[in-house]
Amino acid sequence: CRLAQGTLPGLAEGAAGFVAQAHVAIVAALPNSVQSLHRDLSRATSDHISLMAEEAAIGLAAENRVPDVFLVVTDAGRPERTLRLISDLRSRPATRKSALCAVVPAGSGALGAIALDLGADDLVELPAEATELALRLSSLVRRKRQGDRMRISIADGLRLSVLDPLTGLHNRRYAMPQLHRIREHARQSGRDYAVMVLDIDRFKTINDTFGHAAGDTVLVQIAERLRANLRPGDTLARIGGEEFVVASADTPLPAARALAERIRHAIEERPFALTDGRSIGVTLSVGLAIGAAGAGPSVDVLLESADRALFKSKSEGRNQVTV
Ligand code: GH3
Ligand code: MG
Ligand code: MG
Ligand code: MG
Repeated sequence: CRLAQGTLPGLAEGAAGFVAQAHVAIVAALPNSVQSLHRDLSRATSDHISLMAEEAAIGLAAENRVPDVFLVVTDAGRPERTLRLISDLRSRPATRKSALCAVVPAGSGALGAIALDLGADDLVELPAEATELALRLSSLVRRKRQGDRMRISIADGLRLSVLDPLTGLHNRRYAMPQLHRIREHARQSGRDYAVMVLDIDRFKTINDTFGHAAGDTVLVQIAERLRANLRPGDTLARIGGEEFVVASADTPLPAARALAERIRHAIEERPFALTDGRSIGVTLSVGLAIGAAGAGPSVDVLLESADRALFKSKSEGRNQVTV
């Protein structure tokens, strides 16, 4: 196939200034047969145009640099092969976010419509003007990038909705389903799990004495020490102003008690530095409950039980662990 000549400078530049060069892959059963398309298109745009065999396109993994746009050229001898390719590229995790443009010979009947139905974003009939094709590609690239930005902002929104802005720890909204998963794991694995509720001792006095900002500084540092004393797989969340929950799968009572003591000690052992150079000693109290393997109590019942244990730690002098 052959394209008319022409150049459209600046296609890759958006209103906001520099935009990274897009990668457009021309995919064909026989890459040699589309070399002139490749050449003409390379002249017509500032995008990077490559030639790719069908097998190479299908073999792309998420780790590879996946093209922004696939220009799938119909295999005239076996058009159904092109349709299969479009459908595969559209459904595979590595390539499903790329834009897809089907290139079909003029007068190929329903082929183009089927290509669109299988997930192609656009359709070009050959012979085509290189400038027109270049314009269509730049519009596909723009839409593809809008999609990428939207996916990122949705992912950011989801991430932020489960994070506590002060400490960066997870919040209750994240912790609750996590606790249910840990309970389900215990039911299947037959191994106990631990749930603990931690509450800072006399935190109101810290605020009253040093100010609310100092209280916040202490909360941030406590969060760091808690994180440093847990395994990556443990759940740690700030579930109230100065209250945290920790949940550990595969943790029977002796290990859970040791973990709770380690945490309690990590807070007690070193004072917390305030921004004005002063420092304060802080302690916390822990209520521990063990979720038995098998059916065991519900997550809510377990949390109530940890809360009762916490109350006992408080009433018996604070800075201690109660089961
Ligand atoms: P106890 O040992 O019985 O737990 O005493 P406490 O003073 O820690 O408990 P209380 O529940 O009476 O007070 C908790 C205080 O925590 C009151 C509240 O102002 C403070 N607080 C809650 N959230 C925050 C926060 O985000 N930042 C700061 N600086 N203080 C907070
Ligand atoms: Mg409290
Ligand atoms: Mg309290
Ligand atoms: Mg408290």
